[in-house]
Amino acid sequence: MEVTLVILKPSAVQRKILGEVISRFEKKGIQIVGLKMMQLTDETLEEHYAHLKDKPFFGRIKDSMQASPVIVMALKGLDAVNVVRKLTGVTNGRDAQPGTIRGDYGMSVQENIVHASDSPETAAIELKRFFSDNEIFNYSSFLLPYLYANDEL
Ligand code: FUP
Repeated sequence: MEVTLVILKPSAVQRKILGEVISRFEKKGIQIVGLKMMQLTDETLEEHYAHLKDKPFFGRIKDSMQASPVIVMALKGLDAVNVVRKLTGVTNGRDAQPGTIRGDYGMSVQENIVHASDSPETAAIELKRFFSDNEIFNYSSFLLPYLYANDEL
């Protein structure tokens, strides 16, 4: 099983769609193994978006991500990174497929509701960035036999 990181951005918090977005992951069969609200610091964002630090719009990314607290979640499942990215949709909400979170809830590149880790390697780094070990839980999911076949696990 993989664990991946999702951030519900200020656009999700302010628009009061946290429950709906979280519900999509739950209904898919993803297990929530960590969840908390936090205010992101400059330092965390400079690390998290290091690949965009030299872009002219980096200041706007920081302002947007600090506009309110965010919710960070650790989500677990078979191929969770890929499954969650598919549920999320492409970065630009205007291009994202209907049926995806960004496709259904967003009109923007920046105000695009969620961040999701883009590879298992990135997920491992990002989970450590936002959670300490004791904030990620290992608990039985009684639905497992109905979510997966024996030979998938
Ligand atoms: P994603 O992995 O889909 O979150 O996309 P990126 O890591 O490429 O982008 C992170 C954030 O930077 C996006 F949420 C929005 C912002 N961004 C822009 O505003 N313009 C760009 O051209 C690329 C990213």
